[in-house]
Amino acid sequence: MSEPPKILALLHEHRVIDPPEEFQRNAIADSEDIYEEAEADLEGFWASQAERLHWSQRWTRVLEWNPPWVKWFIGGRLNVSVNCLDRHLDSIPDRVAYYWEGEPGDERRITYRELHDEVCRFANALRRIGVRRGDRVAIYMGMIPELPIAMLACARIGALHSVVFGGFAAEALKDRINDASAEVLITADGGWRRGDIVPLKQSADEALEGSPTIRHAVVVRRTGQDVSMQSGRDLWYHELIEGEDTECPAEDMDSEDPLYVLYTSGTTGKPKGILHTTGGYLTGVSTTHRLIFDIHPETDVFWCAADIGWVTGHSYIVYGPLANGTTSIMYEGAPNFPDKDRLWAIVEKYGVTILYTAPTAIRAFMKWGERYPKAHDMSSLRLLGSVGEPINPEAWMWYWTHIGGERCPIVDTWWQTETGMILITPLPGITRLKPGSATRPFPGIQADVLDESGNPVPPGAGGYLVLRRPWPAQFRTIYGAPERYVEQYFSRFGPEIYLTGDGVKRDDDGDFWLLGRIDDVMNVSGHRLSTYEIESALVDHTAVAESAVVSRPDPATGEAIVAFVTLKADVEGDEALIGELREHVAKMIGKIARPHGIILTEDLPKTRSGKIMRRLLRDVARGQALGDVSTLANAEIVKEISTMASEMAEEE
Ligand code: 7RM
Repeated sequence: MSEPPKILALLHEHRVIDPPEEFQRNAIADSEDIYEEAEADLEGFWASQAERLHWSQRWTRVLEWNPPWVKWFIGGRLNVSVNCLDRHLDSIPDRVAYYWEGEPGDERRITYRELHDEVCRFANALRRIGVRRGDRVAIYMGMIPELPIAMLACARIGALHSVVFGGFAAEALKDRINDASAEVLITADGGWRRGDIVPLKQSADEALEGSPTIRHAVVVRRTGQDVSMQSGRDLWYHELIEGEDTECPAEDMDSEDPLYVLYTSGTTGKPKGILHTTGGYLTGVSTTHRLIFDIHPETDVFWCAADIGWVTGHSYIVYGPLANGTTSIMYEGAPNFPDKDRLWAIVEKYGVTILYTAPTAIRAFMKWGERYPKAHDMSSLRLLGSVGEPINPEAWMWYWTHIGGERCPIVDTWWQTETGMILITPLPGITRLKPGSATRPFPGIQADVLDESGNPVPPGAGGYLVLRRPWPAQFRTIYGAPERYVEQYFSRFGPEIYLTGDGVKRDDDGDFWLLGRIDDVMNVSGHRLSTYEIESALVDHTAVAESAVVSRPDPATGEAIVAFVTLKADVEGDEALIGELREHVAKMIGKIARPHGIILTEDLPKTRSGKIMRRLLRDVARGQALGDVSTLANAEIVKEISTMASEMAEEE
């Protein structure tokens, strides 16, 4: 078989933005030396970061690497909840850990002292109902303070938590509980989302019918609606913690003891339990949080607007920020409730200084229009972040202009559930920014671009993104499936090379441009094209808010490009505009990439964490029966799009 051609990287984006001088002056990471130091002595670099944490016993070796297996801070002992809470009690007991805001507008303000006390009470209660070190505890909740409290309580007593996103259905919850053989489930009566109640307890009850390992369900009262409580099994959180002590001895954990499992849906359906451990994980997330978000904990108000049900929330709402003594925002509900300016109202109200969100959200804000952010004073913001998908240059520029007021650096942070921590990213006081590029590997990270046979690809061309050596927060295995860990991540290019599954190109300066998942790459007339670059060319057009590109078989070209396009709020679509969009792509990246068909649609199918689901659109474009839709956030749109696609096929 002949070698498939390399991925063509066609989008050329040339804007560069230097770090604002004022930002540079006060930045924690303020010189290139940090890259050189980490390069010269990787173990020394990470050891000096680990020293910022509290260890009950120091490690004897920093790194042990038996590819593909890895251990960090061997022999070291620590407790994550002690590092996130107790360690701050002498110095900053009254600093706010979370400003929490419920969707209906209720508020809670929780200091480090209060968080510590609440975590201890719940940890004592969990011990009392028989949860022991090494046990698995499932958590299925909305964004309420009891969610991080439950996670930290587990960490305190050495139990592994498995947080299941509150937007998942009963079936998904059941599968995850069973895969981990969890013994306790922590949930809530319900949660608020866009003015409605999400019936969490009802879904939990359904899941528990098929989850024999669960002994107890602990239920937080959030919405106050009626729920059924099964006597003996179900316990109210507020009753359980009543009378519990606000001190709770923490388990002394080994650096390599597991901290949590977090499920991520693989391309093949069955969710994978990504296992993270203790010392390396906390070192990795606290270091990246501090340096990438330039955290000045005395003055910053940090807002990672993700859900804690995803890894972004684990690492950058809970563990990283708390380890660094940061004040964070936690918001329960939807960004467009009661109106489309909710986020900006929160930024203004709490004086948020750092905002970290996802391209899907930024494109929604773009679509809604700039009058929503304009209505608020957002001058407190000094740094912005992006995560979850490649950020199209146009969306980057919109974020920079309309949210950041052209003064806030944007850190486009590439990472995965598996990597635990951010790996490719600017350092905001140092790095020259390029809209659409995640720029460069974090100090000590060795990322590379390989072709099909494992040879490094020259600048300008696309290839497989791989990582060539270990980093402390990396996952250690797939829970209960070590052979899958080896097979999926460390077999293609050998056990020393971690395969990320993403496509990427490196430019002449060595900066990285992510091209989306390798599975999404198309083959048109023998050229391998990234769907993402064509999408970005479409989003570059002033009428377009968002787009998803897929291919379908074509007798002439092998595959033909089909683009699904969402227009901005005030734009009417017609045939003339469609023609214009096709030409716009041809002009920006070449005729080879000109979409064969363009379908205008109200919305695009997304995963529940906001990533565009091209797999489904591919089925639609090919007129095939739809695959698994269980992880879809907005199922109704696929039906609508299918109808339009089949009408288009008839016209042809
Ligand atoms: C943190 C998170 C991981 C996948 C990853 C990429 C994509 C994430 C970026 C990005 C381009 C980014 N974990 N991805 N961040 N692509 N630029 N800054 O999202 O496990 O849910 O997803 O997300 O494809 O492999 S995740």
